[in-house]
Amino acid sequence: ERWAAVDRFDFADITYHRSTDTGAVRLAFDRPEKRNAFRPETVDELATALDHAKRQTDVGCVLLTGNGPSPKDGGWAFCSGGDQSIRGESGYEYSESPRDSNTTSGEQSDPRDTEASDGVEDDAPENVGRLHILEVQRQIRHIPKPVVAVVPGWAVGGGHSLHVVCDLTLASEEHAKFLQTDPDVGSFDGGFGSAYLARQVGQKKAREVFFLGKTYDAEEAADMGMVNDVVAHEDLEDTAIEWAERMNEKSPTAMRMLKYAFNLDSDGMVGQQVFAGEATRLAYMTDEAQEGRDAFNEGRKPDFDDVPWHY
Ligand code: 1HA
Repeated sequence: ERWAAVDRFDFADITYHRSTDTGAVRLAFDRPEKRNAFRPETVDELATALDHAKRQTDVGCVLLTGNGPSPKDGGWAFCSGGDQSIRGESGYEYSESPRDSNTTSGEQSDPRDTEASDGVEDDAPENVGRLHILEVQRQIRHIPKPVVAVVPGWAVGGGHSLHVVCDLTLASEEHAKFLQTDPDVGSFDGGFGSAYLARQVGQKKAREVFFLGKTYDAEEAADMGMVNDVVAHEDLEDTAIEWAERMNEKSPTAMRMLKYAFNLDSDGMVGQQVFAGEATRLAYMTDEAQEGRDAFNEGRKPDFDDVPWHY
């Protein structure tokens, strides 16, 4: 078997697998009957899995995809964005409030009861509307290895923006479709979903994507410059694995520095911070930095006399 389930988590809305033959993980939306729309629970799970994937020092590539086909009608999807059926007044709401899930029965559903019974203030989060998919976008952006959007079907709304923010996009020739519905449902990704898309496809095309809301197939999306390659649906996962293998053969440090270098000019001072953080890590590995540390710990002046002023 090519994939082994990462079973330390009990995910309901996504699946998380580790490749058995290369340093890659596969994260997949698993709500195919909803075209893989995300709800807050989905986003939390994605954040947890991405954080775990980040910490795996033998993993050089993350594949983000959508499971399918839908058992209802056979339709394929990468992700159709925020689940409109659970959208509240200020964002997307948990189906069960985190506060509610802390109580064993309905008896203590009034938080004041909890406070009175054990004297500890109940600090479980209120079920306010969430838009924290933007935090996941930042995770994808900052995870120190390439993230590939593997698009087997619809990439729509917030799902479209997720593919935009990934480092590479691979699309199914037969089923991938790209569509921005944000302004149809009164939403707008004014960050990477639009502005970064414009850097990929140019201003006119990006404005067309949002303002006209046309559906583009995989070839059109590739011609536009927002998809790297289009392959037959049945070859999608093989090709994704091949890409992961190619990337895993490269120098991890060089790949990390390149990703952050590409990010730098659209990430402002945060981009500079992330890139510079990696430079600091490299500097820490030198004798020079270790002499500075040792001198402090030994209570003496550092001796940098033998360190050349490189040119
Ligand atoms: O813009 C943002 C954000 C911006 C800033 C910060 C945070 C953000 C967070 C989220 C978003 C957004 O994602 S806004 C955009 C939300 N998404 C949409 O507007 C897409 C809605 N879906 C569709 O346009 C279409 O369903 C589709 C083009 C994806 C697929 O069309 P198709 O193949 O004709 O299938 P369809 O029959 O429409 O859908 C199949 C089932 O999936 C339907 O359910 P059923 O009737 O079988 O019970 C449909 O309701 C469900 N479904 C599809 N997409 C969603 C959905 N249910 C809930 N939410 C969805 N997004």
